[in-house]
Amino acid sequence: MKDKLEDANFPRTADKRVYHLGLRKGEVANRLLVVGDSGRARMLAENFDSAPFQLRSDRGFECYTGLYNGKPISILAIGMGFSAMDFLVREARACVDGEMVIVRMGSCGSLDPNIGVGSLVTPLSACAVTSNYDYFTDDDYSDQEPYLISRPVNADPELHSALFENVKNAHGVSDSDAACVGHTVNASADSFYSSQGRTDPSFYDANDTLLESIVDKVPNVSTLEMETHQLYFLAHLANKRHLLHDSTTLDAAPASQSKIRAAAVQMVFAARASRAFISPAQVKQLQNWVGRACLDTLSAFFIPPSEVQQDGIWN
Ligand code: R1P
Ligand code: URA
Repeated sequence: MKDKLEDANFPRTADKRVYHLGLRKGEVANRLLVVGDSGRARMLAENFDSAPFQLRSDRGFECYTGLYNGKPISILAIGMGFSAMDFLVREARACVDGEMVIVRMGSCGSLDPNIGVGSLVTPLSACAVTSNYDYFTDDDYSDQEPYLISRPVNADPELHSALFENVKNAHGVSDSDAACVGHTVNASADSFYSSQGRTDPSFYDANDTLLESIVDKVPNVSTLEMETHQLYFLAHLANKRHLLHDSTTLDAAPASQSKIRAAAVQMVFAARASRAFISPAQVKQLQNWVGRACLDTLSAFFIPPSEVQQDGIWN
């Protein structure tokens, strides 16, 4: 992004590209499939009806927009972590008019010995697990917990059901005997290591009993990864803004009054109890058919016609 930027509150280039994704209106569809890994995005983009529009930003975000079953969909590779998901949802929102439907497809670790490597989980809700920074830096906080666990926030119920059904049906025709679960809670952590209970002699992480404590405190928790809570949380904030947009308590006119519907499917790469980790061959096979189940869900999901953006590079 070499161009001059305008407006420090929400920076864009003179030709209206958002600062980190490098995209502008017309390049992003209302339906989004979000992944972490750029190879996964490239592979999924092979399912488009014809060659898609592609853009890689200076910050490493990759976007493929094309038609799948005749419907415009954007596949985005964002990298990892809460802040990557924050950039994606906020900046893509600024590039799209109308309702947005966002599915995240990612990998995760399993906390449940019955949900082994190769299993699929479509979490109904997600909580955040973050370092309690003051615990580590200030002795006055040493009687607190070293990690903070938020209350769960929900997926969009209709999108969640549609995604779960599609994954379950596709799973039924695969030859995997791994589990396919749709009713559990995800814990999204601010680190792959400390806040996911991975111990490391190089750091004072105080996380020896963290996994047990997550399982104790979060009923029905089954997976650990790093983005789903931020996605569900931002969809919640957008929908709250949508509901309140007439209220005089809001200080500014909303940039967008449209809803965001979000859901996620997670492929179990790591079984934390047994320490098993998935093989590259299994990953390739799994993400192929799970990816198609996500694209099927997005293309078939109803968006009110008045909300769907008509003009884009897909026309
Ligand atoms: C860590 O290896 C990464 O894998 C998971 C985590 O959320 C984290 O981003 O998701 P992805 O497979 O989508 O990257
Ligand atoms: N992604 C994570 O964040 N954690 C795991 O254990 C596996 C994938």
